[in-house]
Amino acid sequence: MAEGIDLYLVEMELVSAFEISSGVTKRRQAVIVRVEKDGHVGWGEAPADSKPIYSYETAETAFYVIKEFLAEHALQATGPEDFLRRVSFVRGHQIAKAGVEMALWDLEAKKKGLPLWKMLGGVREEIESGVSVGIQHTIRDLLRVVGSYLERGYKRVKLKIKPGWDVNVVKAVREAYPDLLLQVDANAAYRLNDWYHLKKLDTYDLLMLEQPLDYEDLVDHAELAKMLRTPICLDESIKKPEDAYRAFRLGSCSIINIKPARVGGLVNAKKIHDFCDSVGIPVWIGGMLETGIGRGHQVAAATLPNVRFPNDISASDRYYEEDIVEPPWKLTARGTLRAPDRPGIGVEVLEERLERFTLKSVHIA
Ligand code: OSB
Ligand code: MG
Repeated sequence: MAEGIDLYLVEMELVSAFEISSGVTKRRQAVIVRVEKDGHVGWGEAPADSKPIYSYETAETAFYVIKEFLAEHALQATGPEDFLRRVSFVRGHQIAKAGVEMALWDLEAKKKGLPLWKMLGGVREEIESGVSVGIQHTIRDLLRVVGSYLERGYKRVKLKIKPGWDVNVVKAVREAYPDLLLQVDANAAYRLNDWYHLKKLDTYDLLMLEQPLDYEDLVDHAELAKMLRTPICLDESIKKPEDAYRAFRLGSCSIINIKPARVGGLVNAKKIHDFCDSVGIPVWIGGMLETGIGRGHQVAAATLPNVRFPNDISASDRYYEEDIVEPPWKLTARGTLRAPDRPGIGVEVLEERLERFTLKSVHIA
């Protein structure tokens, strides 16, 4: 392969269907970004799904936006920050931007011969790994699934909730596991006038309630936060550093889930992290079913000092039978993932496997 950018729109079968309040995913799409420059190769991932059920972005829109508007700037940019400045004329499309931006970080770290997490300013060699558990058919099924993750060594569980699958479900899991670190994520399934029902969650000692209200809302979350004892964590509503500032000013949440891909990449993830640190808002790193490439970038972000809760960064085999990196991400006996002591994201991309999962690709010189 040659200097330039290669985009791969991939589709990978999940080991089991993943259901959230707004829809189900069984075959996961993403855009993998390969940047080759000055004799080095960097990898990034735009983990947008095939359907716009979490974000308006999809793998197809990310592929298009990168190809038409972002790629040329990646080749000219001196680094990730310069890239973001050059593409600030593109409104939104944070997941697409992140795919390219993270490839530039990996490239930069490899040029310097440094692990990405060290270059970012990380402070820990191991990160706490949690597991996000989708909506199941029955509570019995859910208890079995949760049990199997605990056996594998996960130390924190996040349950997806929606109206009709919430307080009853949390009650059952809490009764089965009185000491479990437990939290819930509604993916914007409720409205402020559901507050009385949501308040019933207060009795179950949850670490947090993630994104209960509309995916762009900050105002009603501030109201809800005053009514509940359970801390509110925002995910979808925080798409750039300015949103974190607004959420702080309004009191919309007391915790933020930072997904590097949702906020346009690691520069913005770090900005949000640093801002939150300065105002006393703890953060953690979330995910969007990333392949081993995006997972590497998540792990690097999770080594930052103000990451104070376990992360949605599971081992590769939680989602994929065969990951596209070597070694795959593996859970330690302590329920953690190790930040690799190798340059860049610290894992090799298996290019043959990547080609096998590729639906379409393009080279931009
Ligand atoms: O809301 O955090 C979310 C997956 C896809 C889209 C949105 C979310 C999620 C998860 C899984 O909860 C996180 C992960 O393990 O990657
Ligand atoms: Mg979420």
